[in-house]
Amino acid sequence: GGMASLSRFKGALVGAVLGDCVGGEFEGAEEVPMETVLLHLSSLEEDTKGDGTLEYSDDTAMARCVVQSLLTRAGFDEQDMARRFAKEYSLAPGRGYGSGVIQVLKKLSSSQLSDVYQPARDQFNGRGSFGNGGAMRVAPFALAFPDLSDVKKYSRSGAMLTHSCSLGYNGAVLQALAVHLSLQGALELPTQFLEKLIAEMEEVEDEEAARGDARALKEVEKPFCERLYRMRDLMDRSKVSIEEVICELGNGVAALHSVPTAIFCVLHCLQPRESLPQRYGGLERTMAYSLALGGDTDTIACMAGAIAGAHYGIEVIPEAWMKCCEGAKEAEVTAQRLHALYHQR
Ligand code: 8NA
Ligand code: MG
Ligand code: MG
Repeated sequence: GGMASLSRFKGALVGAVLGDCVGGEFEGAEEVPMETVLLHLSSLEEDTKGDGTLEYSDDTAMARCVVQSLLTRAGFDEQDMARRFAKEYSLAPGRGYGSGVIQVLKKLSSSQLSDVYQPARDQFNGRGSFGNGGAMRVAPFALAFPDLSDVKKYSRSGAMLTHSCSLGYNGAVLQALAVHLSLQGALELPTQFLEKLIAEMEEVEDEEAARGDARALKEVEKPFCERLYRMRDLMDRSKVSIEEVICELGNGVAALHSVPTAIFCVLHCLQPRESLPQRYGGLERTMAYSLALGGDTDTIACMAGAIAGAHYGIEVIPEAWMKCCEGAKEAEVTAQRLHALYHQR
């Protein structure tokens, strides 16, 4: 489809749900042989897999709240979004939330709360969370705001409802930027796509808060930029092993160790790869590759799925995958409403 077409919107939202549902199988596994990943993916084609048998986790549960809030309020409303997160958690606490964020979600349900950002600030002795929970649910922001500066501003605020450390919310900004650019067709030119991300993140990470957090955590200056530079080097190499990717970019629950990884998965799988079946299209390659990295597989596949889905569009998504994954059909429907909101701005 063309730039910001309905197909790309559906692809982004559905791609995220598929990554979460399909990736849940291996979450936390240290190593996942590609053979095992391919068996899991081909099992989705079996008739025994009923409708929605693969359940979504916190990633999709929170993204649904973001979507509903953006649509209902026709924009970003922090009070409304916080209420939806709290309500969703109280109704379904068993979706696999991070161990720290649960405290924030409980505090957000309190009616006496005057500042919805305060519970997040109290996390981890006042340092705030650097987990990938802000990034895993951020794609809808890129689908609601056509303007790049709005995407940056609101994705950051939306993440800060649970993640007040810049290494958490800036991961969400980076993921939102990747979805935004992919929606515009920017992955047709992967080198320029990465250069644009670097240029934006150089500015984002130049802020004093970001510099301070990086120092306090003994990270390099502008840690997300550093990962993007490493990614550029990895892309220039003719062969890259899974081990090298894990070592250079990570596969953990920190945003810094998973958002750049998800972006790399998409870039790496734009072309056919020896380790992946010939019959696979780009989206299937991206999914399989994300799972094979192990670690936080549901979240890495969810983020990679959103970026890849925005690039390839809904048409390439296998019908069997749609059928197996809880929430996939719903995402296809709500994507239409986000598309309308985006184009009315
Ligand atoms: P979070 O805010 O609880 O952060 C996740 C984890 O990161 C925390 O539990 C801590 O271990 C660690 N952490 C974050 N900030 C700090 C800090 N400042 N100091 C020390 N440790 C810190 O929750 P979240 O929403 O960011 O988490 C999202 C992830 O958790 C997603 O992957 C989601 O799917 C879920 N999850 C992941 C796994 C897994 O094994 N990968 C398992 C269950 C749930
Ligand atoms: Mg999850
Ligand atoms: Mg996860």
